[in-house]
Amino acid sequence: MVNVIGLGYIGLPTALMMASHGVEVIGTDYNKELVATLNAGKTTFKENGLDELFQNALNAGIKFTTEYQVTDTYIVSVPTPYDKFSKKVDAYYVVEAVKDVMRVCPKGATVVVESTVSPGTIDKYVRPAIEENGFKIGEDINLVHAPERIIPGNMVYELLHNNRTIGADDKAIGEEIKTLYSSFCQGEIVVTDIRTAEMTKVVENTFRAVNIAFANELAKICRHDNMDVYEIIKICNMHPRVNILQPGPGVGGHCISVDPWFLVGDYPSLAKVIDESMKTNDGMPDFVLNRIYEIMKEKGLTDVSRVGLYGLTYKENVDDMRESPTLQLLESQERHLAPGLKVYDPFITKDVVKNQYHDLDVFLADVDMVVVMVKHTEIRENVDKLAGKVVLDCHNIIDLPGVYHI
Ligand code: SAJ
Repeated sequence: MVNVIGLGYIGLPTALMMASHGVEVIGTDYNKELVATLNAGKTTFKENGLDELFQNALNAGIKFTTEYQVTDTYIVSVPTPYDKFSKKVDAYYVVEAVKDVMRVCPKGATVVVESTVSPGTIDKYVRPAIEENGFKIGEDINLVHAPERIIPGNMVYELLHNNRTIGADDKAIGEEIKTLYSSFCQGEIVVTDIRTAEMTKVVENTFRAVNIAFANELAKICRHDNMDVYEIIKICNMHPRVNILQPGPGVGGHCISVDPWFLVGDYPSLAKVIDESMKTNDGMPDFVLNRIYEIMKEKGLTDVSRVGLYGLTYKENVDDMRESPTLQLLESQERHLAPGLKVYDPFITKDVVKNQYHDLDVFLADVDMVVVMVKHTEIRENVDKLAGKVVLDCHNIIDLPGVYHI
């Protein structure tokens, strides 16, 4: 039996996927409300294919509880926040979860850490948490790091098809855990050591962050001399060895906007390109804000409260607002003492910011200028409703005459 600890964005789909593929799974989370919701037959966030997977897992007998189980395999998938000032990972939740596992687990159990951690975290924090309980790693407890790689918006598909990395002290244990993940994973599973597994996860997200920063920097250069960055990227990408990503209003989410900072925090004198890239991405919401003021001036618009931001989530078709560029822009606007922008997102049904709308038509009726911050499918399907508005399209998806870009 597998006890999945932490039923959030990664733990829940992973638990459901295993249960749907014949593994006996119990999911544990300290959040009573979350566990009650799952036990009432409801999922806790929106994700393509999640509801169907949830149903399959329920039919297969998955259980949810706040209690840690006595079993031979634990998968720890709890958040790893980072400290904005030190740029270091905060391993508190992982360490606490592992300590809780130690209180109940039998000798010989395997603890798999799925949470993303900065390279070295397992040695520095997780091993001591196990050893201080009197367990000897490798003899009493087996330790594995199996970082997740699934992308919000396509998690279910990617859980099934992505290649995976398993880092283990002991190769035989690594192979055992590989067999467990092979119950559902159709991708290739590489077994390596723990330190390498930690590093690969952070490097993957850093690669994407640096490449997005390159696209964002190109957007700024092109804006400076009034060139079409999208046309330039399109043509460059026709070269067989060039593949530039897309500029945007900023980089959000809890992964790409966070993980690369671990490398900057740990190697400040070495991670120069990464540091600059992160600063470039973090500066994009301010760049968009300046663009808004610039366009308002050009169009003779003076009332900021007639400007609307479309999208609050960190990217399209998810309901996750962590590190969202729109929230960063709003914060920045408040700092500039010009509050008043209107906001709407079809995925955010609760009121989370000032001047928030819950209906696209009502929102559009109240604004003269629309800033497309997130490329939700909804706005792609309602482009005609933007006709007659001043539009700043931060993703190059709105095909209307006179649309502005970043
Ligand atoms: N973005 C751009 N331009 C692009 C692509 C993305 O500005 O060309 C922005 C998005 O709008 C968003 C942010 O970047 O704000 C991040 O979005 P994303 O879709 O690139 O990635 P995440 O954060 O949703 O998921 C990433 C994935 N990592 C990689 O692709 C290397 C995923 O596979 C990881 O599992 C996930 O991080 C994670 O949990 O670490």
